[in-house]
Amino acid sequence: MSFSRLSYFCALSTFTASILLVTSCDSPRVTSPEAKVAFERVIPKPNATTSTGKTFLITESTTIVAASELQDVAKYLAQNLQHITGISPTLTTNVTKGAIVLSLEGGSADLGSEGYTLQIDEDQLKIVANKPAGIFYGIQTVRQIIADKNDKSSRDEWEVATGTITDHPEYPWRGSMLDVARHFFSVADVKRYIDLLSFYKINILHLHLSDDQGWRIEIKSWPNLTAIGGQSQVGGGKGGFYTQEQYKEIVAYAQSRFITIVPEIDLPGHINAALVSYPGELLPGPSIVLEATKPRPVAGRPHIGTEVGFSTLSIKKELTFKFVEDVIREIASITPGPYFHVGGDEAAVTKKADYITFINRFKEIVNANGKIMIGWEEIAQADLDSTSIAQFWHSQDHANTAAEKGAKIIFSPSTKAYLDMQYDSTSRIGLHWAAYIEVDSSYMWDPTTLVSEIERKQIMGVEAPLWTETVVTMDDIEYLVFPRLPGIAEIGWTSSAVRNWEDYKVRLANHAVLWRKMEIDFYRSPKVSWADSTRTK
Ligand code: TNX
Repeated sequence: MSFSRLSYFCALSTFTASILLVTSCDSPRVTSPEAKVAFERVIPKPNATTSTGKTFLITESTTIVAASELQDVAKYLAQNLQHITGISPTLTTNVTKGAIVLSLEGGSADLGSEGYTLQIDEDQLKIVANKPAGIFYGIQTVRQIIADKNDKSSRDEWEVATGTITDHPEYPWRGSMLDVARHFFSVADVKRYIDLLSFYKINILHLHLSDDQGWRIEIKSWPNLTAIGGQSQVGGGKGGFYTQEQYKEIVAYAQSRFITIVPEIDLPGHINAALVSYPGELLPGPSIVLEATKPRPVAGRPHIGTEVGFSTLSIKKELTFKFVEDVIREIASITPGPYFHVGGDEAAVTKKADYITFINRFKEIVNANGKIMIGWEEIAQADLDSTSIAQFWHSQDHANTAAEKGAKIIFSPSTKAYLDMQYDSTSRIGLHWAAYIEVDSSYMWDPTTLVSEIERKQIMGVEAPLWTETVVTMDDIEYLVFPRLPGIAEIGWTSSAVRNWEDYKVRLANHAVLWRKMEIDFYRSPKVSWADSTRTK
């Protein structure tokens, strides 16, 4: 029934004084308890939320109105509404009563390029932003605040509480890393991961594309990297790799979700998969001294254990830098984002002087290919400047040194943000070398106070890495990522002044019902009173 016909019908019922009919279509109506809970469960918490206590209804006659440059996000919204409600709104250009309006007109400058306002009254739901990214984040908020259909009702309408939300992120870098080297994950899995990240307004996906156990991206000028180095994984499974076409498909999918892909090739250590693929060209000579207990590179056979710190590129080999240049050039040319991650962690068998030479050369090569270099915190030992980014994971000394040299810092503290850490000693998968990290602990920290000497202006933001030594399936991914990732996303998006665990854990509890709908296999932490008592599984 269209809106005008509905009003006409209500007026007529009033006229006939049918009390029952009047109450059943008396619009506007007050916010239901379900719609209120949904309106208040937004994660990351918006900067400002005002409730006005009425209801906007999504019905069969709801339309989406969007300018031509917003057609892709409008279609994305329509698909999501279809998925959540079963109602499929049509896209139009005429604003009528009851419409959802997406607009790039009239947003305030404070919203920046990722902020948005969401204004909902009984007659309209409107998202305003300066850029499509802001509209996309407003849509994520809408996905979270649509009240879950009341099972007792047979109405084909979905409630949204009325009010206003004004919102923009604290940090430009809100990331997650997926290690596809220790265990390989398919393009479909990576796309699902991208969708899960975007629900929490995360805008960076760092792909750890190579390590001792596997090389996961086609390099046309060095085909054995994938023909040999891509054919195995931890435990000896079949591994895999992305062709350049598949990588481009991932990049494009991420772009459609306003996520930048950051490729990482882990140099100069964690390089066994390349060494065994090209032993003649790359394998260092006997000058590399390995502890007796460490594994040794074996030509033709990637490593299937989980030990680290036994492989290195050789500064003396004639082809080492040709290899690095070819790899960085090929990947940079199919990566639209501005970053290239060179790894740089745990290079235990690279001499310190060689390590510094390596990182300085990598920076030149990355820059020559038009990209900004990122490396794990150990790159602080090299000649960094304000054009480099160091990723803090473990050592405050390295993080401070990098900051003193002018580098920007991404915060991935292993004791808080590592998604591969077990929740507690009973967790079915995960490691615990850094800490056991329950959902409250992963939420209760802030980048501005963790490493006291680093100034706010040098902090890019936060990133939650998922290393996959023990992670084999998408269910494993979901079990470790949920419920911790939404909290890291909130640390990146929401000002610390308005964040606290007591408030957060109630919102988080109310996401369980959303995760069930999204078929997310999450860990039911005892720290949260999950609000999905009607769950079926
Ligand atoms: C340390 S963090 C690593 C990874 C492991 C991870 C396991 C970092 C830069 N290096 O190689 O996968 O621990 O938690």
